[in-house]
Amino acid sequence: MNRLTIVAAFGLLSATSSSPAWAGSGPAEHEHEHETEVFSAGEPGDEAKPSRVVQVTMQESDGKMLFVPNHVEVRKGEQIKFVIHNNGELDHEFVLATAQGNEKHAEAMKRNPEMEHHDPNATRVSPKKTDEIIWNFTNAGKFEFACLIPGHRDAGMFGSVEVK
Ligand SMILES: [Cu+2]
Repeated sequence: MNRLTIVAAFGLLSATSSSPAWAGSGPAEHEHEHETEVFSAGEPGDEAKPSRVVQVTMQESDGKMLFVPNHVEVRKGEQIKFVIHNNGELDHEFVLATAQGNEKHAEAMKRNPEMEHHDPNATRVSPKKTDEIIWNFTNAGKFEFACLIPGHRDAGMFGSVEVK
């Protein structure tokens, strides 16, 4: 290819592409797509707006690990403040997503156990500590909160959120 053909090919490419990379929207758009995938259960809440408080306890007992309660019902559009108490002896996480998303994510964490979560939809809580997640359930459907520390979800550490 001589220089002229390269320029012509490039020109054709840019004419057919709706979001040229040099406009700066490429990477940002990609990040945004990633976010909407991660935040399948709705969107981060706003502390300035009213929330319904749901207390969740994390604990271990008889070789099991669990959340109490392990089922929460929410109205679509409702903002929930999860107040998450770790009453166990180990670190635990609360990661809010779809069950499928959490399952995939848990598998990724088995390969990378050092991964920790402190995101709008996720937190890691040390033993005897409490943390909060404020979440706006803008999507109807079934979602899951789970602990993605390797082995914990398999040991029973997940709960469901039903948004109607
Ligand atoms: Cu855990």
